[in-house]
Amino acid sequence: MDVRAAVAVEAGKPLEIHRVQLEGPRAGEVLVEIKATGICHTDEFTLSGADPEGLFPAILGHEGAGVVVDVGPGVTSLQKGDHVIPLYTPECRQCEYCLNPKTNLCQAIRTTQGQGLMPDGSSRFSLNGKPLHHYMGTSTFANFTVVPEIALAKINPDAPFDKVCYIGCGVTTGIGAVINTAKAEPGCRAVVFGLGGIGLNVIQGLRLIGAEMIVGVDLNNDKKEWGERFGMTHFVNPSEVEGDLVPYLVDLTKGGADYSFECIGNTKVMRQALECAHKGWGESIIIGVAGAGQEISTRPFQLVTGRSWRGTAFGGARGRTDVPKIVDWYMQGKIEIDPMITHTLGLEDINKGFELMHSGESIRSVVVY
Ligand code: NAD
Ligand code: AHE
Ligand code: ZN
Repeated sequence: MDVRAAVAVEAGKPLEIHRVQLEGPRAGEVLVEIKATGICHTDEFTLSGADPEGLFPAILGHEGAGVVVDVGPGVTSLQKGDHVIPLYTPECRQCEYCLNPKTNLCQAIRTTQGQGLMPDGSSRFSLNGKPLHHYMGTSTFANFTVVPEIALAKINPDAPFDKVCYIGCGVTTGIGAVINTAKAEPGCRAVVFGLGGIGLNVIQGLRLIGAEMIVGVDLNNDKKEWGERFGMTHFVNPSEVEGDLVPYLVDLTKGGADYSFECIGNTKVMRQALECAHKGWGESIIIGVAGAGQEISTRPFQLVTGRSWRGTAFGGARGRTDVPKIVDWYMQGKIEIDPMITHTLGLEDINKGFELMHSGESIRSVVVY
């Protein structure tokens, strides 16, 4: 079938809107009509050329929601008409990783996913007879996509696509980092670096668990109001701090953060996030994704004296199990999404969504098909 897609033709170039060809689902695969997709900083990271796994030409997008249109042979858990969120972290419930409660990183299809291919090693997308790469197993910048059954969460059919698509990455990553990865306790003190689409959801997660102090750090002063809207108690703009940021934050948190979260992808900030964690027990969680060739560093003494450096992908969530629950939390009013979706665009304006991200004007832009 012909579908409408935004194609990443080359690193650093705007996406191009094309009619591309999509083959139907093969065994274990599902054809999904994507109704809406968010634009995450990770899409920008890959489009920029900084992603060592970045492949071109490709159909990016990993924060979608839609409806099952067709299923391939052997698909048992989904049927036509089901509402779904595609998962860039699948949940096969069988691999060594799924069977280990310490991780959410199902590895059943990770190799082919990283190669921009479906699990059988081929692509379903093509343009003028030439294959296009899939992206993160989801490729939601197309109004139809093919996704493995194990990478789809079935959700409440009453949930609005243009809001819950954000649960496909940003919401789950931020809230999950607090609940699943940090397992932060009520009364804790936390510092969140970067108050964008991810950081604000970390803040909302910290509010949810009853953190006592939530410090937000961002270079953009407009983010103060945004952070406060979701539970931030203190705002720090590093460019306005006299002297070093780390001792300032240690002082503000009365000895250091119980938990700190890096939600930018800046390796220098990752170091600051670790070093503002409390001596003896502070944990720093890396969420931001850093470009090819970049490395983190600190004095080992920081770890010797009891700080831990950790990381999280998709907020430690097991998508088929946890995503439907997070959709329900939204439907019950337990978490907020609507105010964070600052811009809704048509596919033809998708590049505007990337510009709004660069200028710091948007929290989340959502493309509605
Ligand atoms: P975003 O662009 O919406 O937000 C980034 C924020 O960081 C902005 O508010 C910006 O002003 C601020 N910022 C930039 N440089 C700063 C600095 N030096 N000090 C303080 N603040 C600074 O991005 P996002 O969509 O929230 O994504 C954030 C990061 O998380 C990206 O690296 C993205 O790739 C990554 N990410 C990771 C996961 C995961 O599973 N680990 C999931 C989603 C996104
Ligand atoms: N391909 C990059 C790493 C990108 C990355 O870490 N992605 C996160 C999700 S970001 C969502 O916005 C992730 O899930 N990582 C685990 C995994 O298996 O990819 C690189 O550096 O190579
Ligand atoms: Zn993302």
